[in-house]
Amino acid sequence: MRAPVLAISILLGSLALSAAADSGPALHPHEAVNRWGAWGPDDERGAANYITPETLVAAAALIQSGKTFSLAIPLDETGPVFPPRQPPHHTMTVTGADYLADPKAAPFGESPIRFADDYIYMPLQGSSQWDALSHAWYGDTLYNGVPESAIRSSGAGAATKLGIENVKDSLVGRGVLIDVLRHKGGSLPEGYPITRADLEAALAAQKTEVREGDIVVVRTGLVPAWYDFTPEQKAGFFAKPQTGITSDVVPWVKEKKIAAIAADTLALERVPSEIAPEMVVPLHGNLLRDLGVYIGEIWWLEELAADCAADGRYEFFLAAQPLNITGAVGSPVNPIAIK
Ligand code: UVW
Repeated sequence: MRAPVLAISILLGSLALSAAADSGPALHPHEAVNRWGAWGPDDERGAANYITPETLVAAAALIQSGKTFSLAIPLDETGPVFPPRQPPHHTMTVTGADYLADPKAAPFGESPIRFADDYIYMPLQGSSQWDALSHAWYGDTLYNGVPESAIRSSGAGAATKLGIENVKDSLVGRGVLIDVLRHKGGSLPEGYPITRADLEAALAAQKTEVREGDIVVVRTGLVPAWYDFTPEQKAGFFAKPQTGITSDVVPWVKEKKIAAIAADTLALERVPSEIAPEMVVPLHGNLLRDLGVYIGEIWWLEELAADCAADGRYEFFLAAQPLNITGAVGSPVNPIAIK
């Protein structure tokens, strides 16, 4: 992983310099895009509050054919991971070989039932994932004014506030696929910046509207492309621009009262950012910190997209609840779209 880390450092460093020289658009100021206090001063669920019993009952009516689609990549070492994170490492602790060697030395060796066991060591953002509201901030405060001192290395979980467990029973409901890739003819230029106009045009073409409490999923084709790369292309990937949403999508997300937004990309937003490349992923600040909107990344949308194109229905029930990990700032997820 050293080469990609180095490459992205060089890329971001040089872009930070060019940004400093350029007085282009800036991060949306907190005053312009925030909803702190909307659900009280102690709220830790953010835009998940838009998902209500009423929106869930309505979303259940979208289950019509019973077809299901997993929106997760395989959780193994082959998927893309944003540097300096490492890919998941899966290891076996008890296997058939242990019983072959010496059944009595294996766990419960006297038992006629034999066992295999395994562990996984991974960054919680190292596969198809959610970012918790505790994952990114700017200044010294997180969503709803939570001080950064609440994110600790030990104690009752690392994120003592805004951990992913706050939505262990949420991030399910109406899902909407916005197939930007298909709308743009099946390919996007490298690093294509996806604007609000792009999302609205794709939605209009799909005859789909976004509603309060929706989980919006944007298809770009970036994650599928990774799997077709040569080793050399993978090594150079992080030195190149990555397609993603641009800053004008942030007010749209606020206006539409979207609960969460996910994509088949590594960062959701365009990297490097057009507004503040030195912040690496500045829109994470607006979305997670200011608006309390959950961010999903590294999702797999291919089979779902094919089905949506076939039947013209881009809305579905989406069950994408995170793992109930105490104090985690993110969670792997295997989202299931049901049509
Ligand atoms: C990046 O770090 C780019 O994305 P995230 O932390 O949201 O996975």
